[in-house]
Amino acid sequence: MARFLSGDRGALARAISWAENADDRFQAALSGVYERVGRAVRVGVTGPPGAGKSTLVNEVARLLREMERTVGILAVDPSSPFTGGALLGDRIRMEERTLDPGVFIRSMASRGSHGGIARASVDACDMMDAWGLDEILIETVGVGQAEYDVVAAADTVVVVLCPGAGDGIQAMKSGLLEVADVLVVNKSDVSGAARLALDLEESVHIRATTRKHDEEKWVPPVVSCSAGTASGVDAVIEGVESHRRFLADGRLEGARGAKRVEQVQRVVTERLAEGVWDARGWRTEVEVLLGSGDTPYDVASQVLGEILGGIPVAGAPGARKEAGCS
Ligand SMILES: Nc1nc2c(ncn2[C@@H]2O[C@H](COP(=O)(O)OP(=O)(O)OP(=O)(O)O)[C@@H](O)[C@H]2O)c(=O)[nH]1
Ligand SMILES: [Mg+2]
Repeated sequence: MARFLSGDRGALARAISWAENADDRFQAALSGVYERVGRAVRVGVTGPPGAGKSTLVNEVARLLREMERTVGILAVDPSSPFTGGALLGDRIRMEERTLDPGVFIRSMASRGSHGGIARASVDACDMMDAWGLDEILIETVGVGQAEYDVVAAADTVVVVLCPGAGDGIQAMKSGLLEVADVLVVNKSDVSGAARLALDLEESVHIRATTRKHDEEKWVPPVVSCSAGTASGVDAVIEGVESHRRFLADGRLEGARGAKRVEQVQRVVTERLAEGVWDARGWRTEVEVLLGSGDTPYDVASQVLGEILGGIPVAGAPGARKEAGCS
């Protein structure tokens, strides 16, 4: 860890690879630097394909560098089984940034069958945080649950939309608005951008006025910009900073605490699946039980009973009895 702590980029990259591959060495690596975790600001950037997320991340990083903040960029592609062309493209596009020693860029794609990409993303952010980067930008395409889990690990979530391709309506349907702390209408140079911004303002307003009065909740600002022409990007940063000020009022600690609990849950689930389920080779046993006419639920209860050894399992009256036999 000495190299990591002295600012060695290779050491950071290696630690992130351990996280990505669920390598046993990650646990000790994180322990060694954990007291340094918590200083970085984490911003998730999501939105439909082609909305301009990478272009915006690149521009935001450039402005943050002008403000003398160091920047980590994590490009996560949860759905792709390959380290696909898009991420490679992003890398090349961000080349200008990669020459800057104050910027660290990393791509991650989920591989293997267990997913774990949300867990690995948090791990990567923790490592970049401990390494000393001030701001961490996490880009992922907003499509499904896995993607939400990735950006939800951030303190502030920026949803990037652009005119065309179903735009606002699509976003509302897919639940993107629910996760947004800042709504960005990118490509303001393209026609339809002003209309989209108005539509979004309206939905945000309706949402804010229909919810319960006792909740003092954040109302996401709608910010227009054109990342492609580097105009209005400072307003995006201002939107993120206003959310940060809202969080600073004691809310950040609570939100981060809840996310730590979720991370523990992910690690437990992953290790149960890999270490206990896969390693033991339950398949034959399960086949025998199923062959005797038990339902999949009954068999699952028996397996869980054995794994958890005496811990009560939902719907498993016989499970504890089974546990004694293992
Ligand atoms: N006209 C216009 N085009 C833009 C703007 N920002 C980005 N683009 C273009 O939109 C296309 C997609 O941009 P990306 O930044 O790759 O979008 P993305 O959301 O990261 O795309 P994926 O990662 O593939 O989902 C590129 O051709 C950009 O040049 C903008 O402000 N105006
Ligand atoms: Mg991109």
